[in-house]
Amino acid sequence: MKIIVTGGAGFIGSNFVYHMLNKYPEYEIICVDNLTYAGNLSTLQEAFKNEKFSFHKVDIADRNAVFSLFEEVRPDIVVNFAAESHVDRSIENPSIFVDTNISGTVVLMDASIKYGVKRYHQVSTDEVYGDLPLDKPELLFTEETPVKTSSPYSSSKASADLFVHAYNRTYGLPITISRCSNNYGPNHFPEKLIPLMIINALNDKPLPVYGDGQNVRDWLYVEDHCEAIDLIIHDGKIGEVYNVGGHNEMANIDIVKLICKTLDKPESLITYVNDRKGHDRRYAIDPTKIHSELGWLPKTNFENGIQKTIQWYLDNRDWWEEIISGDYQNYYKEMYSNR
Ligand code: NAD
Ligand code: TDX
Repeated sequence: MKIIVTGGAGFIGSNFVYHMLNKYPEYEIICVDNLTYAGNLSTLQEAFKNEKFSFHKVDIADRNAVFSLFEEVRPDIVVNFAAESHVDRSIENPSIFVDTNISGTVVLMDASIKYGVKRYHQVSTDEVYGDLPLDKPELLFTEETPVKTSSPYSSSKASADLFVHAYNRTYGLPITISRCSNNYGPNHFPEKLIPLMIINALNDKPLPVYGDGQNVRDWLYVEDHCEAIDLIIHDGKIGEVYNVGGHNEMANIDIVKLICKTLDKPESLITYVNDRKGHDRRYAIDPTKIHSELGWLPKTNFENGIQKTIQWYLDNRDWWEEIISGDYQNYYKEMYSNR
């Protein structure tokens, strides 16, 4: 089995690469990533020791490069993680989200058709459903919830999903889509809430909480997401969407306070800053379908997962110190000074 994993040098993709290499030693894992600011080869250094792993620096929106790669590799399965993934960056510069998240998906599917790929899996997000109110906790996103996006990021992901459905219906491409809630765990780029707060707290820097801090996200440990995708590509029904989430809703402020407590840092570091434009209030996934059809259940609860994650950042200072010493400084200044 040959599996192309795009975006494998990023957060979830790299965790998926390791998950697959460990679980299926006979599979070939071909990582495709053009190493944007979010891609990091050092994350894959253990994978490079495995002869079943290979890496190709390719932009998924580069049609010629993608077709040459498919000609060479002849993959059985494509799992597309590659994306611009940060909502705040999409608000500043939407057009790259169109190029990678929409055009890149279309190029990958065109190549998948030409080279007879047996399964094209699109890694999507719960953000395509928009948001839910805080005062109706009984409401959850199901696969039937209408797509109604808020940010340029979520709009680009939703557009890609529509193309994926169209490629199934029009050309018969065998597709599946997963829509997962917020992930956390090792290798998470420090622009995102949990790693940003851990790293700032370790450096005794202010912890910038947007708005009133009451926005709710449904957090899932990254390995549980990887297992869900593994199940879907092997046993999921062609043409179907699967929501993935662990019934673990938390307000941002509670997460930040928990990080302070675990690292023994004062809550006085918490600084409320101007809200994100169009900020989604609450996400919450109903994972009944993937549970009943494929038997998936999350294995790591939040208490354990967050402790493992914090420990990972304590044990891997070199990894994140390298990242935050580069371009990240400019990004941070632009995003957070005068906020
Ligand atoms: P990430 O930003 O950490 O990693 C993205 C990776 O894609 C990077 O390695 C980057 O170099 C690569 N990439 C970007 N543009 C590319 C291009 N044009 N060609 C090739 N490679 C390119 O993102 P992540 O958090 O790991 O998210 C992975 C996928 O999962 C995304 O599709 C995202 O929408 C989806 N998702 C993420 C979450 C989450 O909580 N992080 C939740 C649900 C869904
Ligand atoms: O500095 C911050 N302060 C803050 O209060 C940051 C970076 C975030 N936040 C808030 C905004 C959100 O309510 O924390 C929450 C989580 O923010 P992010 O980590 O940026 O994630 P989110 O916007 O929820 O999107 C994530 O989950 C769905 C991923 O980045 C997406 O790729 C995925 O699709």
